[in-house]
Amino acid sequence: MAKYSVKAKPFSFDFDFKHTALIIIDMQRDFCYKGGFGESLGNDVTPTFSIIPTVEKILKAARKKKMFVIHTREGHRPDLSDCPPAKMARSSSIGTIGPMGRILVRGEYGHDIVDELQPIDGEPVIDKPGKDAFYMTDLELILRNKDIRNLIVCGVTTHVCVHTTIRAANDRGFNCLMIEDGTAAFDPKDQEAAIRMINQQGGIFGWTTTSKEVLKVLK
Ligand code: TIU
Repeated sequence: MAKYSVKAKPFSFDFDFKHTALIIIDMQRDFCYKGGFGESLGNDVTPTFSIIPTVEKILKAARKKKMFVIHTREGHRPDLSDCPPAKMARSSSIGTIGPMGRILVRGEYGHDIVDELQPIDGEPVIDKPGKDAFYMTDLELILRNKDIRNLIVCGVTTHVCVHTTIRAANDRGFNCLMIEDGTAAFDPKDQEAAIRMINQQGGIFGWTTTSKEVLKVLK
């Protein structure tokens, strides 16, 4: 089987397309646009909005290679019965009405994925109540059924849902390659630290690289 190699930190990431998926974490309007959940927490959404074209390039290249693509969205049922009171206590905008509908609520305009990255047929969308895409979802079942062993990871935010999901994937035995400029945190300090926390200690949680290096291999 063809083996591909991406220049990465702490060392090259080797994979084949059959056992590798692109996972795009929470590229929702709620995190990328003004008036959504991200901004309600006191953040400037410029960094999350800015990566949309980069993630789009990766997505298009992955589709061309027929790589398995999976999308996630953080959010809750309209009655908020799946939102832990402890989460609500520290994210009290959840369920309130904003310019894109009720914040972080499934079915609302703000909860959905940005236009440029909308899923197509054959690309599952994982709706998750938490930061970890494995928690209370069928993500692991889907990945095992497809015999996926490696995950190329994009999305937002790097230090929250991307990190939590990579840590959870790592414990389940998946090799994770995070695309540094295909992910974003609201604060560059968090972005820098989050990248270092993945690839330090010999790749304690996985690998990191740039979109340029991934696109070289996907083209
Ligand atoms: N607050 C923040 O940085 N992120 C989240 O709450 N969720 C995700 O990262 N998707």
